[in-house]
Amino acid sequence: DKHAASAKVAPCEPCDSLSACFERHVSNGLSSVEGDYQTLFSALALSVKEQMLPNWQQTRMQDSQYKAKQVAYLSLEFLMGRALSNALLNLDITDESIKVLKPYAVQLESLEEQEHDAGLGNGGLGRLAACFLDSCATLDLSVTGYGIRYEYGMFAQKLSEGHQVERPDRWLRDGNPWEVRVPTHNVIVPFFGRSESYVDRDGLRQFTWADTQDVLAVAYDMPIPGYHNGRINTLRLWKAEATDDFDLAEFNQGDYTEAVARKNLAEQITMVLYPNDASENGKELRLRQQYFLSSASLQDILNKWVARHGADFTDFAKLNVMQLNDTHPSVAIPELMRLLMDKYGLSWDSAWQITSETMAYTNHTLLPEALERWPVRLFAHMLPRLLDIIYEINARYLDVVAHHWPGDVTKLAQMSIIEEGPEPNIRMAYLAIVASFSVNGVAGLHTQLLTSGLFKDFYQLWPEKFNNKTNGVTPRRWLAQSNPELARLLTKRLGEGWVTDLSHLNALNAFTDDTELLDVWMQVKQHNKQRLAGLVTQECGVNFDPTMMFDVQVKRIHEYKRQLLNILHVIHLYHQAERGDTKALTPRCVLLGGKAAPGYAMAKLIIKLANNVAHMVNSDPRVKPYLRFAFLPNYNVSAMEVICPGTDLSEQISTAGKEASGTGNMKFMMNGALTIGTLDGANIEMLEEVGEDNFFLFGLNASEVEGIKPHYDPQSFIDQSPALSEVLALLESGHFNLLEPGIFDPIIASIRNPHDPWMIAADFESYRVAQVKAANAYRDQHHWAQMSMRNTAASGRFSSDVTIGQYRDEIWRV
Ligand code: DL6
Repeated sequence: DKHAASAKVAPCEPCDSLSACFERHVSNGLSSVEGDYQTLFSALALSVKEQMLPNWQQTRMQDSQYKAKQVAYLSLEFLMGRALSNALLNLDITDESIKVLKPYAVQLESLEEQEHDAGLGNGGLGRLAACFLDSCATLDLSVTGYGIRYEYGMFAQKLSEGHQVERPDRWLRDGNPWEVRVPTHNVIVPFFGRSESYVDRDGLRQFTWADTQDVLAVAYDMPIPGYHNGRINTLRLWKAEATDDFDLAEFNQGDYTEAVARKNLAEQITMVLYPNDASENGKELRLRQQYFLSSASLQDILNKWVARHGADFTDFAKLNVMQLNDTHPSVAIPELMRLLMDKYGLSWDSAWQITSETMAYTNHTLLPEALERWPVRLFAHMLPRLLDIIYEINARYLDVVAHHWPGDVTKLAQMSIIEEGPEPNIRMAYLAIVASFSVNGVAGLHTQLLTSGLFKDFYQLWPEKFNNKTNGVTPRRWLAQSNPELARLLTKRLGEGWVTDLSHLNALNAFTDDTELLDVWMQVKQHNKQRLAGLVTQECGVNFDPTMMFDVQVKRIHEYKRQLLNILHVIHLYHQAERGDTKALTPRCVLLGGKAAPGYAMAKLIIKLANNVAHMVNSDPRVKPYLRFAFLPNYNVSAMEVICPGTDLSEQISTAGKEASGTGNMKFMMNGALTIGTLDGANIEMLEEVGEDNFFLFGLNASEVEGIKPHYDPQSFIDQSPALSEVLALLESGHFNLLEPGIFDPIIASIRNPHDPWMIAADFESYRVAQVKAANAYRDQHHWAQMSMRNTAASGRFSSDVTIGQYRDEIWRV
């Protein structure tokens, strides 16, 4: 098995040059390498990893001395994408690699394309974790990412007759050359069994967790190189395996088949990523994943501490911090309490002090359906000892609440970690707030809505805990690597400092009247559009013309993100072109892409609608000169690397108050796209930076959305918009589904529904007007180039280096 072979690479074999390593790995590979790009890719990746080994070891040694605080970033998702080009960039060995490949007559890009995306995440939350790791290493911070090594990452999306079909993503099938299996760090994670108490020799009540079913957590490390600074941080991913003891006991009872079946059960834990991005998963296996990650990571952190300091935890909180990426790993809170008390014998008070000074929680959503709650019953069965601890945390915390709001029993029920009812639940967000010293939202508006809405009571109780950290994206991957031509141009004009200090891009503002530069700027965009057009032809069979405006919306498919609004606008343009009303039309190519959660019927129907509309648009010769429309299947990190440099107009059109931040919006802006968007998430801050003249703003704001809600009347908006009336009439006529009558009825009904939370009808007209402005603006290419440049210039604030700098100074205090 190739994978096992790759994992067993001897560390730090003496090998002085990339070229020598490469030769060795090539000769270790298949007998004939000619044309075997996969073997050549593995050989190069293994060689690059070997180049990192000495510094990787050095970084670990240095960090293990605990001279600075250590940060653990706990996340169920790390959406890493490919690693090769990023590693070459950060290690500054791209040119050397090209040289090494010369004798093999193979292009570096061809090998880069061999790499499977590490799709260990759903979308924004997972990709943010990946950007953060890059920034932490680049800022020379001792940060370890802890996650799960899913065998199957985010599903591959195929289309069949316009419907989404999910296919398993076996990303490890050709091995993962980057990982190193480190069995020396194995730990055991207990499940099920019973919580028992007893009185010890000193008369103190103690607890044990008895008759557990244990699972082995095996560490696989991936290197995270900083940019040109020699630091190599670690992403430690856990794989679940059956323990030997466990097998032995079963074997001794002579029950061979049962033992093997149990082994599979253990290994199921890390088998597959749950593909829901905005609704809770609620499945028992998901809780098992969460606890498995949390327990393994904490044991690892505590083992490291004990190896250095012995079982003296006095300074632990001064030298450790754990950032919880949403509530998914929040079971780490009772687990840290358990380990400190049951394993290391600390008192409740000491354990609580350490836990509550170590944990920090980031919230990523306001959508109620995404807020995690676990049935008490499930905890009692799977994690009985942790349930004891959660009850005790809750009892002590409710005393604080009672003290703050004397006599207010409603408040107690509202704020309790345990939600009472026929099926009592544990509210994980409340647990996370109670036990964390920091709670942050991910954009200004989001944090404001958290403190004034969802977490209002907690904000009143502990205002000092709450803070905002607006998201960011790494300029290494999202500019230097994915847009090399623009990167070269920027370096030529501004020097190379922008790569690690993106505020340097501000200096572009001095050149917005430099015609020569503006021309080159647009040439670069043109080349990137050609590259994107190539991708669209290859994946969708639709011909995108790079002289037309490229209008793009790529992200998970969700009603709140309003891909439907975009499709309705496409129908409107189609209708204009089809009836010859083309005078005011600016030719444009519209691209839509994204995955729907497999159980989310409405999102899947929106994909189907997009594909049916695309079919009509692209097959009508009258429409072709003005409009092309494609749905790109299997949108992922690698696709975005081609998409964002080639985009003119970026669609960030969520219902105000629903998108916590967005990060795709920032990638497009950095690459010189203009945004058409609502006052939502980080759009607001982007608008602040670039100014209204360089942004196509539309729609209700968050408080208007809330204000209209009680008496929302979609029909009145439809009546006021002839364009929307026509679009709906066309949809209702069955024009896009002649052979599939009625299939889009649920979509039509949702637009007409007075309880439509996404307010499609309310925002359509103002969206259309903003689209007209964008289309007219695009006709003046000189002015468009200026606006594009201003967007790149203003994007400096959205580097994840800035965000991580704030986490470092204001939360982690490293
Ligand atoms: O913070 C990263 C990212 C934001 O940019 C998006 O706006 C937000 O929707 C996303 N949240 C999730 C929800 N997951 N949970 N819970 O992915 O986070």
